[in-house]
Amino acid sequence: MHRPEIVLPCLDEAEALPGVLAALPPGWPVLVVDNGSVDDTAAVARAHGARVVAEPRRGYGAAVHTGLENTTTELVAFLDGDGSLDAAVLPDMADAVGSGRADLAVGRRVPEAGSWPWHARAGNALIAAELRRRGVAVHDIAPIRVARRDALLGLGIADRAFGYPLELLLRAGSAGWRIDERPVRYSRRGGGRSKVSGSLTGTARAVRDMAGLLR
Ligand SMILES: Nc1nc2c(ncn2[C@@H]2O[C@H](COP(=O)(O)OP(=O)(O)OP(=O)(O)O)[C@@H](O)[C@H]2O)c(=O)[nH]1
Ligand SMILES: [Mg+2]
Repeated sequence: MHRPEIVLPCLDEAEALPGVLAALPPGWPVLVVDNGSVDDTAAVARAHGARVVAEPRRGYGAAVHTGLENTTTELVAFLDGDGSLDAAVLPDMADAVGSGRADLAVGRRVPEAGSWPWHARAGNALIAAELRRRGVAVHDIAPIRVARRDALLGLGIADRAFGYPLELLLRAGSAGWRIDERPVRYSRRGGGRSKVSGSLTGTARAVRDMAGLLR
């Protein structure tokens, strides 16, 4: 059985975290990266058995990368700390990488009604089409993923904001990684406030970071 450490990047996710942690595969180690939260994210994470590291520099990429650096397992998994992604896919994803069938296992969001605003979905579709044009066979920007820790560190991803998942896929594609993409249920966040796709400014920031990488 392949048991990756699960990294959860968290900015003010105290409300969603209990449900997120309860839904993770039992017995897998969990690392919550507290990305400068002003709520009880760190205390709630600890109370529910997660290890916590702090990354005060804001940004999805900063949180995820600090999490990666602090993991201790051979395989690592990443998903949002807001309860939107169904963690039930993780064992099969870990198996795909652990068995050597793939270098990177990623999820492709299958949204429930009202979970994915049209502007975020449209932007995502454009970016995924551009990735496929460049030979990276994906239909989403890897919102949930599993890979080998050393291999991920070796990619040398530089973005520390919202371009991080896209840069990861571009670099994995250039390195010839075999990517296994499978559907993952996507629902409304489990509580707390939306920061990126739920707002037009958040979406604009994400598009700016990603467009910079595709130039
Ligand atoms: N927005 C944002 N999220 C961060 C940051 N650092 C860590 N995160 C976490 O990254 C994950 C994705 O952010 P979300 O706010 O869920 O972004 P989203 O999925 O586009 O939007 P909603 O689910 O609609 O809120 C969550 O677990 C956040 O807590 C940061 O600096 N900004
Ligand atoms: Mg979310």
